[in-house]
Amino acid sequence: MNESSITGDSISKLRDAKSVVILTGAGISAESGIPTFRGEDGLWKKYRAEELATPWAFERDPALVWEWYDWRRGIIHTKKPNPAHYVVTNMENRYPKFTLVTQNVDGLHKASGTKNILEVHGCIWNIRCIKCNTETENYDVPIGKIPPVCECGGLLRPGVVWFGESLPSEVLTKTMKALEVCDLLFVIGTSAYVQPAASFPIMAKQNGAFVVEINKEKTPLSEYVDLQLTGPAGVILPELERKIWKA
Ligand code: BV8
Ligand code: ZN
Repeated sequence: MNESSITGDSISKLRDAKSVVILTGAGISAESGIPTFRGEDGLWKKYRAEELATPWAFERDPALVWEWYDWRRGIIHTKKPNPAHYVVTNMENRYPKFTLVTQNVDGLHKASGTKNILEVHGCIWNIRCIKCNTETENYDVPIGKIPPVCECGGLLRPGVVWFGESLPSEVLTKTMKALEVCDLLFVIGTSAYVQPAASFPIMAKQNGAFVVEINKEKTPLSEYVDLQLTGPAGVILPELERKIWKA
């Protein structure tokens, strides 16, 4: 961690914040062994996520899309939260007001004990019927018959937000509210490429929040943030926690 960039003034800002939001992306789960989207391991059978994670791909070939999600569920269900996830949970217990906004559908934040979670892109362990709209939790790995079918005969789809689909309105409203009032925002492990999530840090900054980016490399956001910490989240976050709270 480029210690030099953490001044005493930054530390007090990080310690004395009253209303905190943390925005996470695939990078926070990388050290748990889950492939990121843009990393070298982001491709599945030559397909990019943007090609398969769409209602049009599902309409065209629901079995292919389900094969991809079944593959990802197969990977994720063997993985555990890493130290970065647990520091996020500790921060929830330390800050008076706390909201976690995650783009991740892997469920690892919940598994690490974090409570106030907004899954803006849904969760891979939810399945929803495209006919009767019933949404249920399903942890079957493998999921069995592909594509899976609902009792009503309708096709079941993963409970995630696909490209070209709007984010769940209730989750988006709560996210906007949290970004309006936060005085500190951590942005952890996201390439800040997918909208509207990539604009959340700009909104918080415009509302006066102190913005900290933690990423193993620079991103399009880096020039906007107040503190940029370069390195693996699973290493930086425990160090930062020790620095802030002499934990
Ligand atoms: C919408 C769920 C209204 C599914 C996901 C043209 C221009 C601008 C925008 C658009 C456009 N055309 C269309 C759009 C809108 C589109 C969009 O943004 N497209 C992009 C590709 C340009 N957005 C949408 O469609 C959204 N809906 O806008 O609705 C609307 C409706 C109709 C028409 C227009 C608008 C919905 C987007 C949600 C899609 N669903 N996921 C699934 O998972 O299967 S997005 C998915 O990809 C993730 O959830 C996440 O959001 C994104 C991946 O980004 P990251 O998580 O950041 O991961 P990535 O691999 O990219 O980066 C990892 C980072 O971690 C890197 O920076 C790396 O350096 C770092 N890292 C790695 N290891 C570590 C680390 N950091 C720290 N420690 C480590 N160890
Ligand atoms: Zn149904």
